[in-house]
Amino acid sequence: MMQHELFAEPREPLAEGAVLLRGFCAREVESLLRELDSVTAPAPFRHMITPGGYRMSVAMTNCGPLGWVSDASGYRYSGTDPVSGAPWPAMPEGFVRLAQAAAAAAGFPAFAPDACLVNRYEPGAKLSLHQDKDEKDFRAPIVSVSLGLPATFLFGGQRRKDPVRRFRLVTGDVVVWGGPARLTYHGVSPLADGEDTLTGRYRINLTFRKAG
Ligand code: MD6
Ligand code: FE
Repeated sequence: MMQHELFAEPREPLAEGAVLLRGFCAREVESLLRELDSVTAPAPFRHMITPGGYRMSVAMTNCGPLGWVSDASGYRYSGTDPVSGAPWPAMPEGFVRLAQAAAAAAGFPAFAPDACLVNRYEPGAKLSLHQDKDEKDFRAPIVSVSLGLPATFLFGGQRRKDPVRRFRLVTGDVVVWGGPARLTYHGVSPLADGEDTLTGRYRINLTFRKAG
């Protein structure tokens, strides 16, 4: 069998401005998860409520100066955790280093994220097709890191009705998108059950943004 049938290319372009870096942080997964504990101790995962009144199946928390929050009044970025009233925990050093290295590898040097949204999926949890458009400046890319159980990432187009492609994301994969792909519709299919040696029955996703 030819090599290309056994091993996926580590750098897979998804669209202009969007690239999947397979295994980019595969050797750091354990240390990233350890650093994540310093975030979830003061700011535990919680299920936010959508503006329409639904409880999100994905549990979320944040670190860094700004955090993404949703409640009955809408989606927005906030400097404080609405549960504790305190500022979000600092972004761990390993998170910042990884986000900058991945952005640079994708052609976006000098990425300075001020927000890291942490998503936790359990089997059955999903994220419906959406655009990330709550950030002030769409010139900065988004860096998305997958840890734990594998997921099917949905990648559409610039309009909700555009056709959607599916990509399998496994632990250690990083997706970077910006430029002309920055407002692409995307989502995550319901998580399949499984067992990861480090996260158990969860998938964790870190998304780094320049929000403010
Ligand atoms: C996830 N990711 O992978 C959800 N958004 O769990 C996102 O919603 C996302 O991966 C913007 C850019 C990259 C992403
Ligand atoms: Fe998103």
